[in-house]
Amino acid sequence: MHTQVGIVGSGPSGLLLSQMLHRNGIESVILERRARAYVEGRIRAGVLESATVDLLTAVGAGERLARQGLVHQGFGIALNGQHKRIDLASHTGGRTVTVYGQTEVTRDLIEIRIAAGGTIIFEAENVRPHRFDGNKPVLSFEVNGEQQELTCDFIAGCDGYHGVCRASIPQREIACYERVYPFGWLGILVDAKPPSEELIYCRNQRGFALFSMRSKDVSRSYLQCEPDEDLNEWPDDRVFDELQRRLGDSGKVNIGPVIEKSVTPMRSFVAEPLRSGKLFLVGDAGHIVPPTGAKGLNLAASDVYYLATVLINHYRTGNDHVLDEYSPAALERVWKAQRFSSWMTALLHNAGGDGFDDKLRLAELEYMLESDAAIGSLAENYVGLPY
Ligand code: FAS
Ligand code: PHB
Repeated sequence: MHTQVGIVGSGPSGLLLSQMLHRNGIESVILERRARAYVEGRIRAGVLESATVDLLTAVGAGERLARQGLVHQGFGIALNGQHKRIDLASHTGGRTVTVYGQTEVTRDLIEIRIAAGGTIIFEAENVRPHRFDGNKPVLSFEVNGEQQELTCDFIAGCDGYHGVCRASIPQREIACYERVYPFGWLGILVDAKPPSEELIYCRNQRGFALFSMRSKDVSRSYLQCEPDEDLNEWPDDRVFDELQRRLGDSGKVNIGPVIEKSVTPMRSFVAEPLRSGKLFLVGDAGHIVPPTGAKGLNLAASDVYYLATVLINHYRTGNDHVLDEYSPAALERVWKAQRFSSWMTALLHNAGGDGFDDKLRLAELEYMLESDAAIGSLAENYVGLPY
């Protein structure tokens, strides 16, 4: 098989890249190791920056998003039970975020890729990138035990943090920056109304909690926990009780059937550069942010925008130098999102460090909630910095 861009991974990065390239006459093939149902069933991100909504709409994946997405003009911060609303629109010239689950984004993109005749090979096993330091990169893989090869002009590693593409780049070529946090998030998806129409981020002596949603009737909430928290010690009623304790008087947690419950460890990670020869790293394959700032999925979208832009330019002009622009452009926005996500995580979680640090964070949060200028800075980062 041959294509112009071989894509590893059919998460948001791989699917959005394939669709944006297709809209500009560039062929691609996606190799995904999991089954379609598994990919479409993963519960992950929930908040889209306005630029991500614009990009999905521009590539033809915005129809259901426009109908079912919940546009939010602001969110709440509860500090030990006191509630402050952060008005996003008034601090950013009317910009907003949209609540629309990553599972829905993935379903929409798979549907339109297949409808457009796109090739997504699910359950592709042992995918390996080869010869990306030369002019004829190859992806080897197996389907039903049969060895296959995909020759291409470029490879896009959209295979997430644990993928094979970053791991295939010689260590001497790549620098990795990482911070692992001493806590994780216990996430729960419940068939019950969220306590508020907008998101509420809670800082509480007992620990952080976040109240989000997937629709007006399905809530998505998180509790700060140990990074290796044992879910068996968290029966549903204990989760609901702890959520209510951390929410305090800022609302009432509604109880209902639990659809999904999981623990996510928390890290910040960046690989530099996001490229090795004809292999490019996109999204979680190149960087991970703590989910506090709701940036992971949105950084995948901005990486796709930058990479598709240089590939489209390359194929139109034959200019190879434009390809050098991808990594610096993507990394500049990645590091600004890392800064924001790391700051918001430190501000809202009990890191269990020495008392002095926690006191500083508390003072910073109290200052921020009283300062319109500080809230303005929070708002413009939360809706997303321009591409
Ligand atoms: P993904 O990991 O989504 O996709 C990679 C794809 O590559 C997967 O389908 C995988 O099966 C495939 N793959 C991996 N290895 C392969 C191989 N060797 N061969 C072939 N295919 C391979 N972000 C937010 O913005 N807000 C949130 O609230 C949020 N919550 C999260 C909660 C959890 C539990 C997790 C894990 C992440 C969360 N994120 C959140 C971040 C998350 O949404 C990612 O940023 C987003 O999925 C990035 O998309 P991709 O880069 O496509 O990577
Ligand atoms: C979610 O809805 O899953 C969500 C929202 C905001 C975050 C993290 C997760 O910061």
